[in-house]
Amino acid sequence: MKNYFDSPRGVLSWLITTDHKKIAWLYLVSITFFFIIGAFAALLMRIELFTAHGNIVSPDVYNRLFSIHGIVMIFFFLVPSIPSVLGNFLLPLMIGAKDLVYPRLNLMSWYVFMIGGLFTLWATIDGGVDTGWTFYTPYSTMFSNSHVVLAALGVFVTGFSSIMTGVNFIATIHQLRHKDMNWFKMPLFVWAMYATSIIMVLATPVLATAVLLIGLERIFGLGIFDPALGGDPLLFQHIFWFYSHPAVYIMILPAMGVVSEVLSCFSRRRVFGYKFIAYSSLAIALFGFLVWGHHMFVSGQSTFANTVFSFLSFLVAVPSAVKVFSWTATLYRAKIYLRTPMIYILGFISLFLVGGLTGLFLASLAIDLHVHDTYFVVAHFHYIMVGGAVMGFLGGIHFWWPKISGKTYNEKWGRFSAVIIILGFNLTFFPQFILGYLGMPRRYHSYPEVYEYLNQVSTVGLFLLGIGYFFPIVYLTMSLFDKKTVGANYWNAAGLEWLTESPPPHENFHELPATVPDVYDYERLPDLGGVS
Ligand code: HEM
Ligand SMILES: [Cu+2]
Repeated sequence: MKNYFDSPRGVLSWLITTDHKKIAWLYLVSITFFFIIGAFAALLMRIELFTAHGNIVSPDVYNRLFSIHGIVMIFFFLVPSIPSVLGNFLLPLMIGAKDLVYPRLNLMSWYVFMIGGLFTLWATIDGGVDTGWTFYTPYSTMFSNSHVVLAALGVFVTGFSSIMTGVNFIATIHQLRHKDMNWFKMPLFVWAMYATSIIMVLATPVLATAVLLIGLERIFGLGIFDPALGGDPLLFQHIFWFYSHPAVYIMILPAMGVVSEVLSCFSRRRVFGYKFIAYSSLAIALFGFLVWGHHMFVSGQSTFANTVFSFLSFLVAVPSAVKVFSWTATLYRAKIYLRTPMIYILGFISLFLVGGLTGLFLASLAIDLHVHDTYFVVAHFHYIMVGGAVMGFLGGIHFWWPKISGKTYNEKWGRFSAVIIILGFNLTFFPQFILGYLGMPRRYHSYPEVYEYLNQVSTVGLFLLGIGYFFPIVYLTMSLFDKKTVGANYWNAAGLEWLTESPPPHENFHELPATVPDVYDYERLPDLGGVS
């Protein structure tokens, strides 16, 4: 039987494909490319920070490096990662559909993504941008002598790709679910995609507005943000964070969806509190819009506003905590299989816990006053975004790799890399909490010597982390050339996607069961398959 790789074949078949599975591959290759660029910028930054006195790059180049790093990692790697790769591949399979509702829109969103991405990349490398990924005014509108307008334009264009994907997912979930799959039979990963898509559709236009206004103000001197012309620079921060806080959930919610799937498979248990996990995704999507002001505690915002935003920030942590409690309850007294995907997922839970709890520190007014714009904040968001979202992505890729490629990887290498990544990650970012607490500000290319030791630990950690990331890229790519293929259900898992062969045929299923199985009913299934 022909699988999707073979029908049809050839380079052109990839560039004009409307098969969601091939489009997922286009995204996988593209975001890996962007990730490598972003990682390279990070390596250069950490090499610079190895010693207290800047001597590798000039301050100006350093500013451009962290801007490239932030812009590329956020907009061109992390935001699209799980939705565009795993979401694209799995969503139709998980709900028993042939494809997304709008397959051509799906392809178009990849082209828009690439156009925006390559354009921004060109702008950030050829001359560069020094505003950081946040494009704060008045610096970005009045003082920066860098390619602000071009980079902002690229981000603006890419936003449309995000919106198209969100619309496509929402419509697909509403219209193409298997007749027997009601909302509460949906896998939690699909719930997570649904909540994420709502944020993508509602929040992305706000970001587009923010960067568009930056461009207009720079070119035409509109005076929206310039007080001399009656504008308000803080207005930019309000608009920007109104997107960018919800956007952190575009990065983390999909990973939470992966966690629920992998966790129940590798503990052979029904996920505890299915409905709580499903609803908490929606709660996060909605509350996420109410907390943007916690990025502006020290901006001169009124004390009343600060207090309200602080309170709301604590509130938005509740649904995340609900999920962590449910996962913990799932693991309680379960037989746990520590295969590669599960190691990543347990990594996610522990690192996200550190990231989330330190988020509560930052949401507390008095503590934020002390650690605002220090390395404490850098550590916090990396625990969420790298420790959380990237771990979820890697866990998901390893879990569904047999389905996606029809091949399997070497389990020993898999486990080894996962452990290296977790160690390297903590070595890199944990010292940054201490650095921030001690007062080292972020975004500086040199610093007082007292901070040198911890910075060196962090730089060494990043090399370890880099090595850890390198392995999966290599062994997963190599596995594609293996002769040996795997069966339909490598892990004896319960989801619909495991009923069709690996890799799936062009339109996913030859036949579907009349009734959808309970996708978490692990009691009726044989033990975990795969390698032992
Ligand atoms: C548990 C819920 C969370 C809370 C209460 C929280 C709170 C905060 C606060 C108050 C700040 C501002 C700190 C400052 O500027 O001094 C902050 C910064 C940040 N957070 Fe979180 N956060 C949470 C979850 C997340 C998640 C899920 C992500 C990402 C996926 C994330 C990513 C970021 C980023 C990127 C920044 C830095 C923004 C900058 O460049 O200044 N946070 N967080
Ligand atoms: Cu926020």
